[in-house]
Amino acid sequence: MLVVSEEVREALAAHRPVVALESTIIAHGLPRPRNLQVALELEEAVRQEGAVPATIAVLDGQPHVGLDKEQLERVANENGIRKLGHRDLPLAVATGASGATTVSATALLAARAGVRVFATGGLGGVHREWTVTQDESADLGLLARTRITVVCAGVKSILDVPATLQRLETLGVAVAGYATVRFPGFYLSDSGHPVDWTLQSPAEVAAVMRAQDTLDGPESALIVANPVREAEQLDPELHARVLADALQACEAEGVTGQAVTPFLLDYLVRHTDGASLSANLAAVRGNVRLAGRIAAAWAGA
Ligand code: PSU
Ligand code: MN
Repeated sequence: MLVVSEEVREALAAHRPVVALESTIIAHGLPRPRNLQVALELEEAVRQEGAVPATIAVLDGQPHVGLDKEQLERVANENGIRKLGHRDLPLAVATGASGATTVSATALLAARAGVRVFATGGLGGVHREWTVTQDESADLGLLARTRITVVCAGVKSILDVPATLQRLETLGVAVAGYATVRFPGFYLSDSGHPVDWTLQSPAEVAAVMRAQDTLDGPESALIVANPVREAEQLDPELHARVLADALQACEAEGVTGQAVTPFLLDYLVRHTDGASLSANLAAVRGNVRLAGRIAAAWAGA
């Protein structure tokens, strides 16, 4: 059922490095036409680190691991492309739907294909107002039961970051800062919260991955939280101000469920003159490059 591209299949068989990339950020997290350029650029960044990119999406009911250019174009430009969390996968498969995969669906499909390293922007998590809406991304629960290493710039800053960190602790998901003692804040280099562990090199990350396998505990993920460079972050004051407006607009317009995250990200892009987009892209680029190096360390291990 899983269509693994020839290039990805060959790389995996030869134990060469492969990096999984999600597609929701392309279809629903970035504006057109920039999104397609970014999709291609991220794949190229993985290649520059000597790894093979495996962008993941569902097309006409078939889950794909590794997309060609035409398929990437469909994800970026097709109207009506859905947003698929892991719970949506069987529905999309059975009904022949096409959709972009979130972190949860991407992690699941990557793990099934044997891809161990995955890069994204920011994870989903516990939303502010959780006590009213109970909105917690399915990313967290899935990462608690999937053996994959996710390189991200922390969790999206539109979320309740401390609550999300607490949920990750409760769920037993390992979290380490990469070359930082601070948990990154997606658009911001520092979320304002510390991390308990710091890893300093791709080799050290690969060693943790090996230890996860040797210890043979629950099949949970490793989150490598890699901050955007301070020079490339969104101005923290602008971030705080526009985010407050965005959360208000979200409530006023009655946006709920799957639509909340894309709404907030889009609001930030439009009301920061694109500065949030630049910070988002800088974060994702950094994560993709680091994931390439971690995949190389893992493959060589
Ligand atoms: N990171 C980004 N942009 C995004 C996302 C992550 O830089 O659009 C996506 C991921 O696919 C993540 C999803 O899994 O947002 C979370 O959506 P929700 O909060 O509805 O679970
Ligand atoms: Mn949600």
